[in-house]
Amino acid sequence: MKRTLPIFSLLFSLSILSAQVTLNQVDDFEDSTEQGWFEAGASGAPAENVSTDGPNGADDSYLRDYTTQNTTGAGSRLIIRNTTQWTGNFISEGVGSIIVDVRALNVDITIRASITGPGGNFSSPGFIVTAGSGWTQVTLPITSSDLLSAPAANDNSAAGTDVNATLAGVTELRLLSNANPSWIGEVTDAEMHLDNITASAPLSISDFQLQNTEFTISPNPAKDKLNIVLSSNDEMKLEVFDVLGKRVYHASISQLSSSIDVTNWRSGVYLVKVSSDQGTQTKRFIKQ
Ligand SMILES: [Ca+2]
Ligand SMILES: [Ca+2]
Repeated sequence: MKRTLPIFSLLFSLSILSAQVTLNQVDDFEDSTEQGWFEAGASGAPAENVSTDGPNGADDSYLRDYTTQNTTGAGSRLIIRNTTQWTGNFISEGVGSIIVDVRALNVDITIRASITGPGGNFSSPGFIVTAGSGWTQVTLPITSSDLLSAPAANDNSAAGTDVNATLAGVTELRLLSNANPSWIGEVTDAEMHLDNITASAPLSISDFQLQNTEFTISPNPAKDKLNIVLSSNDEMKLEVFDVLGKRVYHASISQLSSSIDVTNWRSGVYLVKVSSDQGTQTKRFIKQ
C-alpha cells in the first residue's frame, strides 16, 4: 500500500497542475491542506491550514496567513497566491466574482483579488475588513468592468493594459491586502483568515443591494462632526461603539448623507456600524 502512495501523489499533483477555474468551485480547507494556496518559499510566515474556529465554529478548517512583522523582506506583505485551480479562462467559465469569508485578527485589512495574465496585472476593488469584527463574507467583483489596472511588479509581471486578455488567460490569482490596486500585498503586521473561497457569477442587481451597507465616514479623525455617507437610501441602523463594546450612539438613517455631533465624545477609537436586513459593515473612527 505504501509503495503506491508516491505514484498516487504524483498523479494528484499532475491533476492539480492542469486544473482550471470552474464556476462555483469552493476552497473550504476541510481536507487539512492549503489547497494550492502558497507564498514564496522563504517567507518565514507561510499560509497554513488551521483545523478549527472557521466561520462555522469548531472543526471548521480555514486558511491562515500572517506576516513576519519585519518591515522589509520576505514575509512582510500580506498575500497568498494560487497558480493551480484559480487559473484559466474566467470569462468562458462565467466567473465574475470571488466570494470569501474573511477575518482580520489584529490590524484592519483591505482585501482584494488580483490576477495576472497576458494583459497584465489587475485588482478587484478593495473591501475593508475591520480587525476584531469576526468572520465577514466579502464579495470581490472581477468582471472586466470591475477590475482596476495594477502596477508592474518585480516578478516581471506587467501593469494591466488589457483586462479581457488577462481574464481569458489568468496564470495566477492572489488574495492580498492593499489600500491600492496592487500585485503585491502591503507591508503590514497583520493576520488574515480565509475560508470558502468561491468562484461565483458576476454580481446581480440583488447582490449589489447586499453591498448597500457600504458607507464612508469623514473626516477621520474628527474633532466635532463626523459625516456619514451611505451608498443607498434604504433605511439603515447606525450604531457607534466604544473600544469596550459599549454602544454610545444609535439612530435610524435613510438619507444618503448625515452627520453626528461628536464634540463631547471622549478622544479615542470607536467602531461605526451600519446595518440593514441585508448586511452589516463596520468602520473604525478616531475622535480627536
Ligand atoms: Ca472551512
Ligand atoms: Ca504570510
